[in-house]
Amino acid sequence: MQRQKRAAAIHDISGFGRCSLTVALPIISAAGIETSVIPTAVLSTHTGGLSGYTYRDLTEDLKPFADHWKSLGLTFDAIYSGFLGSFRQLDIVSEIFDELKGDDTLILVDPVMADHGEMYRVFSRNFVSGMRALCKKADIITPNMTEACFMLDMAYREPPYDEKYIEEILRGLLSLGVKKAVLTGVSFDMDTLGAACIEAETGRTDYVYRDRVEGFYHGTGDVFASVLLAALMRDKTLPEAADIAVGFTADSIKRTKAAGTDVRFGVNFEAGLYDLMKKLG
Ligand code: PXL
Repeated sequence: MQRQKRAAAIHDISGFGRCSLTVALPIISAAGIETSVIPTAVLSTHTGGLSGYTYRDLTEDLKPFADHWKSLGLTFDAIYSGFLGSFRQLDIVSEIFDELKGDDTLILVDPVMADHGEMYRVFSRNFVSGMRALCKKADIITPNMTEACFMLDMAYREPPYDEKYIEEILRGLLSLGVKKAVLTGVSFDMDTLGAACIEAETGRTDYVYRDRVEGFYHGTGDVFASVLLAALMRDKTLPEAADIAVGFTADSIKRTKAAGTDVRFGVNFEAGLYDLMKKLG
């Protein structure tokens, strides 16, 4: 194996419900990548359909975390942000990118804030412009259809979509100032679901799909983005990484559907880690 790579993941910890750091940490670590974390908030569960959760906002801790790491001279091959604990964290995370990145650091921003045409209940609509600004700092972003439409001031539409519409969104995402974008929740017919990628350097677009499984499974965006990052850090190309991430996410959903687990509890990604490692080579 080559020199061990190091990633920093900036997300919340939802104690129960398999999303954000409880997904990113095992997936990226299992790929052989040293994974450090900056927790943005600590919750008893995520906020998607579970009520009564505790919420400890860690806004004041983020910059001291990064300053300490900087004082230790730590360097990162990738910095990956996801669910942020407050509006102010948008600017703070932007500063942390500047503070911790080196010449070759890959910055991945998953603009976690909305799904199925609606903002997550903890975020107001003005979070969108802040997230758009944070995306400018990214090399690669991984919005779902709702997040992409909101950031591009386009009305959210339900699937199925056509290629012209998806290409318009992909080009719009590049105009935010990123090098690469991977759009999730792309569906041209009701039997398949997947992701579309675009790279600014070549203008090339790629599509990857699997069979659609009915139901809204929680945390799948985090599973997808974590696998995508792990695969990119293991030197896969963007379409290869997207294909691995779509396949891994679809398999995790299928497994969970077969087990009949509550969709709010997240997906069984754990059983797929061994095969994922083999795929990453
Ligand atoms: O999976 C996205 C996510 C992450 N973290 C928290 C959430 C959500 C989505 O609802 O509530 C706390």
